[in-house]
Amino acid sequence: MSFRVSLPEPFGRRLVGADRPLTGLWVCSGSPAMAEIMACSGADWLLIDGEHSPIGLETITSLLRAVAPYPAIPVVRVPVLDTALIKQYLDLGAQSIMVPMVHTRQDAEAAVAAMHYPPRGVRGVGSALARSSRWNAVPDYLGTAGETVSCIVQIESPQAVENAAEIASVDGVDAVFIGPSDLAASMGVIGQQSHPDVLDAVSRAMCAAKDAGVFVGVNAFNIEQARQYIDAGADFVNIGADVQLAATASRALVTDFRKED
Ligand code: 3PY
Ligand code: MG
Repeated sequence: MSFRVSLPEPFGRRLVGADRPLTGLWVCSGSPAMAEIMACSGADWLLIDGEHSPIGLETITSLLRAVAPYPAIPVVRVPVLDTALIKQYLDLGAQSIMVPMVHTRQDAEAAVAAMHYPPRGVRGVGSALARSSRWNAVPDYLGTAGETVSCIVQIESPQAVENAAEIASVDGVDAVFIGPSDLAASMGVIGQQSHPDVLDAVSRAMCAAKDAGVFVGVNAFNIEQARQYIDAGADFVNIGADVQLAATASRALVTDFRKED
């Protein structure tokens, strides 16, 4: 019998099996070493960010390989809801895809369709040539691919908050991730992620998604805020980024050192 490969579980399955909220860190640098350091932190999941970073297609493969030996699950965020891009990310071996700026049920349906082969979706077929199927070492990849992927959609506009129940109810949406930064910006209070109106919108989106039976995550670089989101029922949070950790720690070190001169 020829050699066979089993794929790791996608993020949605990890959420189903979780007995506590999952803690995440962003990988924005594009550095495989930093990605591996984040994976060695004990974080449950990592957001490899293709939206706000220089991370392109070639880099995604390197980052996925760097974190593959560790338990932290990589979620890869596309820069935009785009069927062709999602196909490419999937073929690179990204199994859990986060889609930003999902404002309507139709957007969520398009995201899910991009994740699946026909007849369920519209994903193009090229896996024999791709890491997704480990170049056909995964038995019956085409028949089982749908079980190996997770779709996480972002709610980050007032329109999306209004439509949160519909978005979360789309079959194939495994989780929603609320983005307070873009939510604040689109609500006219840019930079004020903890503005009461933003917190209220986050709370409404969380309730709507939970009522629809879908897992909910929130981004919060503020630890206290992250704890509050967990107390309010968030199933997963994101609490920091490789670049932000390196920037704050290096600045603090230099400042402290000079004070002691
Ligand atoms: C936002 O806060 O807008 C985000 O997208 C966080 O991931
Ligand atoms: Mg955002």
